[in-house]
Amino acid sequence: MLFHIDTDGVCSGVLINAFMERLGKEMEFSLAINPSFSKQVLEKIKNSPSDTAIFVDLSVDSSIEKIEEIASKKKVIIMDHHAITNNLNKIRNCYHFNPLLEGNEEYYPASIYIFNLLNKEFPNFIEDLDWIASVGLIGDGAFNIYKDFVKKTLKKYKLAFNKDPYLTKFGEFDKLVSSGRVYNGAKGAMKAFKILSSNLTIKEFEKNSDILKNWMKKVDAEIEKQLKQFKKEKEIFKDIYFFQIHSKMNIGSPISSLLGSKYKHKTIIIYENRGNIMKFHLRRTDGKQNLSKLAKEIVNGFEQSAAGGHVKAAGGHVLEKDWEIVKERMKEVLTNNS
Ligand SMILES: [Mn+2]
Repeated sequence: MLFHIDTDGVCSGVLINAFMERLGKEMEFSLAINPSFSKQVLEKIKNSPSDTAIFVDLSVDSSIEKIEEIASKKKVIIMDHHAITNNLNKIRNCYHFNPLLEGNEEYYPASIYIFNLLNKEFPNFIEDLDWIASVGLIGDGAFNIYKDFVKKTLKKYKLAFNKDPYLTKFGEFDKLVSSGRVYNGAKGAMKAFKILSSNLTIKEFEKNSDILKNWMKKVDAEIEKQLKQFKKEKEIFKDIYFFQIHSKMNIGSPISSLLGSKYKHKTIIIYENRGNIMKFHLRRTDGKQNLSKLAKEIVNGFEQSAAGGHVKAAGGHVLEKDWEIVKERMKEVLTNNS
């Protein structure tokens, strides 16, 4: 099974893993990846003895050739909720689940989508994992849409509700889970996945997540430092805030989300250097820009580029040498669209 490295992806992966385990099926391997996964990962999947590859919270439909290659060898199941590039159900051996393919346009994080899907088909089978679905959907910024579900779940476990999700236990868990990725990339996300997978109750998870708690403290300190830098160094262009992060941690995603919810009527563009790659994160909370569309449009035609996401939050990467051109394109497209 392959799952996305963010909280929603980790929680979705944990749900699928627990579901399979309860069915008595063991996973050959599980791996936290990004949707534009590498050649090595492709080979690993193709050469694995398992007869099925499951992708969760990963918009792999933009890598159609890779999926075709895998589907020529084994069954492929994709459970995702990102904007669709290709309907992969047209590939033989491939089963593509996405609320958007069912005509459901409501923002629907993978963890709550998967939880509802499995819970409907197999009542009582994974109902005790409702708290993990709550953590995942908060991680994907969908608390306001699924507030009733979170409220009900908090109540079930006798935990306090708050209209700020980050003042609830589940918001705290989102921070813990995402610390893995922020502090240590895909490896850290794997650690979070393993800890959560072997501690499927709230009590156990709290008791056995010291590593994540430790990482979270370091991440918090780094976020604070970067927010101060942002205040001093951000580049302002019309209603766009640009900011380059220089950090060893993968802090771009949480920083951009924090700034996005702070400056709801600005387009936030955070970028960071990773080797010869420039990663970028886009946020616009008031929905006045379609960022998923923008991200795909601006990287189009650039070698080794990728982009994807949602209307209000998207991201991607290009080669560092192409960044300045891409950045200018962003200004142009955003200005034309407003
Ligand atoms: Mn997601």
